[in-house]
Amino acid sequence: MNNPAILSQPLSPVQQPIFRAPTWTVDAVLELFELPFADLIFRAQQALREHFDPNAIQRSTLLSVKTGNCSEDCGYCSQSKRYQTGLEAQRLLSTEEVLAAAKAAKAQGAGRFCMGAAWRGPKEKDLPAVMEMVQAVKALGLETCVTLGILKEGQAEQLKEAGLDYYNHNLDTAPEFYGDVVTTHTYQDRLDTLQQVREAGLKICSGGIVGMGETRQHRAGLIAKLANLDPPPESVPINNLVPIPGTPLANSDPIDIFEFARTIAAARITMPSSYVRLSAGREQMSEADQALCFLAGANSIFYGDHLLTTRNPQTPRDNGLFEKLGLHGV
Ligand code: SAM
Ligand code: DTB
Ligand code: SF4
Repeated sequence: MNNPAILSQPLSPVQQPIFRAPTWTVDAVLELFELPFADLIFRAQQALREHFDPNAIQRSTLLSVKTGNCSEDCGYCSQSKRYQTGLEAQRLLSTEEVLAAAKAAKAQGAGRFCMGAAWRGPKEKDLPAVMEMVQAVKALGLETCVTLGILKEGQAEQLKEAGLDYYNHNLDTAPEFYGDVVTTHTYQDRLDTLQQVREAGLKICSGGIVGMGETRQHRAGLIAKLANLDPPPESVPINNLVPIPGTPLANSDPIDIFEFARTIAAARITMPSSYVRLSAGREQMSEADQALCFLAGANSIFYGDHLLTTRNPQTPRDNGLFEKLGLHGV
């Protein structure tokens, strides 16, 4: 016998007066994680179907516009200058190089083009070149996104004026675990940047990484933090750690696929009107694993052969998977 009661309550956010979005406690998110798997997937599908075509997938293509030699010590990252990862650093690309990649992404069907730079944050002298890239990509009719690190006052406004749609800046994990992964900047630095981005009228892309040795409580803590941003991020990338030899997290135990899917489902239920992106780590997943993540409510992917410095599934493979699952791009 199925039990409809368990599917509809009591796992709801604490209701606040109507002028505030609902608050998710870490415990309420943990309760979602602890549901029987089928009940969790059912809840996630309900949330997805209330807000989206469940077979439509948003596709963003990534390009690293400045690679490596980063001052920060993020323990997962191939681009920190503190770790011997064998990565070849590259200076800021020219607008022409970026434009060629954006045109190719558009021809493949991507709707958004995301440009990433391995900076703690952009220097004043860097910004005009990035603004030129944004303007040029926007003129192709693509949505634009950049991820440049911590912003100084006024920089988000400059990017907005250049035609930027989204700023990606991940919270990455729960506040209490962040210091185990990164020591060169703080969780509060990241929250401050998100606030500046929002105040400039940009849309927010913010999510995190799973599989860094965090606990389920930490995963629930990350989701609660994201869901309680007011409003929540329009785009929520959930990355499965890509272990990079030479980094402190190179030998992390891979996360169980059901726990990864649970994290996606928790994001879907707590942020029902956001795009939840099945992000880094797809190259290491089977097609069945990915299908599970779509069932759990993911409705966005990174599309194209490369992420920033690591590989992503080849486009024809993704197109084949879409065909098998009856998915279509938006
Ligand atoms: N430097 C900027 C910053 O830190 O915000 C932008 C680039 S940074 C590479 C963007 C995001 O990529 C990180 O916040 C993290 O979530 C994700 N990322 C980086 N390396 C990863 C890895 N090895 N596996 C999974 N996700 C990763
Ligand atoms: C996000 O959440 N994931 C992307 C994007 N935002 C910038 C980056 C994934 C990087 C994976 C490891 C690499 O290729 O270096
Ligand atoms: Fe630098 Fe960003 Fe990598 Fe951290 S995640 S080391 S800030 S490029």
